[in-house]
Amino acid sequence: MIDKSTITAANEAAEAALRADYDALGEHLSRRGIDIAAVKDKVAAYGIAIPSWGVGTGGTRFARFPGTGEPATIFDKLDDCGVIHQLTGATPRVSLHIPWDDADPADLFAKAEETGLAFDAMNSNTFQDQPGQAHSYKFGSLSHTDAATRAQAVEHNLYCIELGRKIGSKALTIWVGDGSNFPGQTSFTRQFDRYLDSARQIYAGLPDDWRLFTEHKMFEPAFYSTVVQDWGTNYMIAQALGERAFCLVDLGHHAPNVNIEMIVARLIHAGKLGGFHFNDSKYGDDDLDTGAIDPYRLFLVFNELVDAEGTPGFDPAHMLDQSHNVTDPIESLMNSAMEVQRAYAQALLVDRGALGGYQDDNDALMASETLKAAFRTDVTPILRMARLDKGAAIDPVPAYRRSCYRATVAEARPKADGSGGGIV
Ligand SMILES: [Mn+2]
Repeated sequence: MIDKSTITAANEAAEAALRADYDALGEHLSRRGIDIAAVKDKVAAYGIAIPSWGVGTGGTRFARFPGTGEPATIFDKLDDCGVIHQLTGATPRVSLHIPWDDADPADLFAKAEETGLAFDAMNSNTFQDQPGQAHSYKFGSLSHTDAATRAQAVEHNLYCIELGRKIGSKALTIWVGDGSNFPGQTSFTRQFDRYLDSARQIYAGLPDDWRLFTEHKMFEPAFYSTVVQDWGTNYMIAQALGERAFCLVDLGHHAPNVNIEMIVARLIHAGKLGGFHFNDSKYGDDDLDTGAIDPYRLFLVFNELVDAEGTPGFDPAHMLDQSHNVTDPIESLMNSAMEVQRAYAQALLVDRGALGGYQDDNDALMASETLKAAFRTDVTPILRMARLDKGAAIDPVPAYRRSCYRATVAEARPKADGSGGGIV
């Protein structure tokens, strides 16, 4: 963790300017009928999960260029996640990927306590083979043509649940690479039947107070078809499995220009929105930092979420899921968590009464301007004040750089191997 005095010194230097900015914004918002303290409290209470795999450099199918001081074990990863939460106060939970993060549950629990973190959804991995594994996932896992391979993949998911129970997790996210690379390679119908049959067996092993998440992805690692290719199939799965099965929306898993905020609204309407994997995308990737490309889209997603706040049973899980190739992952994850908070704060500023009126009057221009007025408001002082209040850093990235955390851990951690592709 970072020495508290580093954060305190940086905050003391920035506090007076922040208070002036916050008061000015408070006056401005008050003229719009908005209580800045109420917005700040909601932002302060907001938390997003960090994926354990996000703190390492990702890489592409071309190559991976590891940074210095990369985490080598899950315990290193939890240290890095602890630093992210210490500086931002916005990331209280970590999502584990098994078997990458497999360890003694007592040790995981102890490390989480030490770093001030809790565990979010468990993520299974049946998209790559592990040493000593009896059956290969080269041609699929839960939907494989071979029953023994499917059984092995189901068993792995049940193991993830078992480990998750011991460390306080309450959800399982199923990860598959199943699909096809050639037209005719697989029967869409029979493959989906096999997937559903396997998923039902996993669902049967789900504890009563757990949720099961499935995620749609139109391509990759399979490039012609994937077994859960879009939100329609994802919704069919959640419907088929039962009331504790929900759909995850990964912002990057859509074709360019798809209206993701509308998909979110539809899933909310159906009571099947399980949560999010936040990232950003320019073409068809799911790897760029959240808010880096299209912050307005992120805001529009949060506009739907704020609109649905208070709906009974509405409790989507929020997690970042992105791959860092050219930045320090800790800096990217801090920035991304803050971008998500920013979109949430902006969505809280939407004048919903006025918006509803413009919608009823078919005043398209003013309805759009009502959203834009919220989006254009610079909420930075609100986010900074929320961090100062909880002892986090007013400006996390400069404080992190001043701490020399990366250089310090690099002395203790083994140098990472840069060969081969990475997590894509
Ligand atoms: Mn994802």
